[in-house]
Amino acid sequence: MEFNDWAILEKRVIGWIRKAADHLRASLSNPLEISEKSAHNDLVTNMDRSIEQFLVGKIRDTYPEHKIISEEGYGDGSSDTNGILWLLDPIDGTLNFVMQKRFFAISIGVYENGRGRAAFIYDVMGDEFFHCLSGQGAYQNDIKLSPLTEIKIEDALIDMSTTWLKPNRRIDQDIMTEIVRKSSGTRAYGAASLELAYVAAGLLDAYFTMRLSPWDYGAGLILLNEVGGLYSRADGEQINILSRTSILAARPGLHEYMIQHIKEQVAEGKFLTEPQ
Ligand code: 2AM
Ligand code: CA
Ligand code: CA
Ligand code: CA
Repeated sequence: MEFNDWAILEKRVIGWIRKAADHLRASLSNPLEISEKSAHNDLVTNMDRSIEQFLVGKIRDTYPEHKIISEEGYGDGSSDTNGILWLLDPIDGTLNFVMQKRFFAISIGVYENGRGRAAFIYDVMGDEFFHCLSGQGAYQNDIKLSPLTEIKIEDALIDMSTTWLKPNRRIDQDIMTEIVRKSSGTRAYGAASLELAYVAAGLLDAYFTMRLSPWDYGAGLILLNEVGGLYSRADGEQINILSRTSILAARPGLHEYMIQHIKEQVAEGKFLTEPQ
């Protein structure tokens, strides 16, 4: 059966996310149960799990035939893009949630046969909702976002984590030096979904990261696509929405410029490795 109730889905999801966010805000005064995942700065809390369980429950009750890929394991862990697939991150920016109690988001992207159809990114403490249904315009709260225009690198504000400026196995420390030097400035907010939404909203001009998972970027890429933002892996290759990947997202023009720069650096012998 063809799915065609996207407007109803949007209304429902916005309601679920607002309810989850109320719960999250109310929890801030309670003690958190925190555990480490892959590293000391890769955390999960009881709230990541409880928000994911709540949202997965709502999606399953309402759309039992849909599939869900979510960070904390309550989804289906699907391995194909057939049908309708939800990419869900209950708290994007867990380190911010734990340490700053701000700048974290709930992120949901909905794909149909691999095509982005609906995106929801909610900044819980900032009370800012980025959302879209593909083909119907993207919104920051009630304000419709404009198509992204080109700018020069000298005027660009670029978001990139600088943790990989330390020696690491994924990217040569020096690949982005010239870009950083030429740019207007850099930022690193630590919540990928919001960083992608900020590029879509024209608040940042580019976002560069070496390792994200489908739930981190699923919604953000749909939002970007809606406003003419460009995105690819760091080496310029297309992103497979089921994989861990590097991402370079930017305004048109700037995206080509940065990819060209990276390719030249690699041609000169600097290394760049996709995550496994
Ligand atoms: P998370 O908070 O949902 O884990 C900065 O850390 C950004 O990268 C966040 O959006 C974070 O999402 C994401 N991220 C992806 N993989 C990560 C990892 N292994 N450790 C920490 N953050 C990760
Ligand atoms: Ca995490
Ligand atoms: Ca995330
Ligand atoms: Ca998360």
